[in-house]
Amino acid sequence: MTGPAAGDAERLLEEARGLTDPRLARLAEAVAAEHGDVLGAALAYALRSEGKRVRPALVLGAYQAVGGLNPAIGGVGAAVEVVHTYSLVHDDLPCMDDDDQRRGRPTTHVVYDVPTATRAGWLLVSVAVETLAEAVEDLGLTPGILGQMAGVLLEAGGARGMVGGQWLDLEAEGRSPGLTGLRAIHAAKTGALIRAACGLGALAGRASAEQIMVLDRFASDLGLAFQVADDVLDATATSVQLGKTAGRDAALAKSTYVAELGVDGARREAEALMERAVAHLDGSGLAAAPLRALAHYIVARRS
Ligand code: GRG
Repeated sequence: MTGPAAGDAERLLEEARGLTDPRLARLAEAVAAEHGDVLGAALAYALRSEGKRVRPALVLGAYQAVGGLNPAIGGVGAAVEVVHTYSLVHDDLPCMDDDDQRRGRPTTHVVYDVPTATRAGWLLVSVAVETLAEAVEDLGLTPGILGQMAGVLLEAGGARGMVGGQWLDLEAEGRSPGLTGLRAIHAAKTGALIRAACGLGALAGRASAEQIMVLDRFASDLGLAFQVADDVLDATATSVQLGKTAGRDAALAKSTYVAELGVDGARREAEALMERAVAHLDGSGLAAAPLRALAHYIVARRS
């Protein structure tokens, strides 16, 4: 990625990592102590993995876009990252996408075992909710706002979000649901948590209904762009670049944008979705330059 936007995106990601990673490290220690033995170790292993932290950066970007200034927003980013971490642990299980590498390391079920990784994944859902509740208290927000935020986070993980999308994704293996079906899978499997990240940042910053709507439109298109870019990377990058097994989509006969449109067509679609996402921010009055830069990064990234 070239141009001034690259620096803005990297600054937002750096700031998000700075606010989120120490919290994730503390959570890893706490869960290891609470659950002990193998389960505690598996939970800590999952939490200690190093991702790009795009979702915490979206939380932070949306929060700052509506004028939020409190570093305790890092706790909201951590809550979203914990949900994302749980989804990766389960996604890699043999009954799902069956992968042995993630974020440059063996997957949780390979290091421990399938029952332990399955339990650890489910337990991370409650860790995420506890983390969110603490962050909301630190931010001085009301229980009413906590209720709204918990609803947004849990809905993104449920039947209309990750679980529903993953289910459709598994069912579509070896078939072609067409672009409309694929869009629905991607929007739920990946897009829902990206929308939740922006929505949580906005709610934490006490955004107006209008601001929430603009950020949700941005996030909806960006969430799809993110998964289309992921499809392209799976087909074009190496396992070392990705930190997981490249070419897995083709091996599993997954339904992807690359399968539907080819690599070049999928690249163009990711760009178009990203451009549509950032266009929602035009004239909104939001302080959204870092979010725009992050959107460009999301389709230009190499891992
Ligand atoms: C019970 C059916 C059922 C499902 C459980 C596992 C699951 C819920 C949902 C899968 C959601 C999932 C893993 C979607 C893929 C999202 C995606 C593109 C992940 C990669 O995100 P990056 O690139 O990864 O941000 P890092 O490692 O950088 O955080």
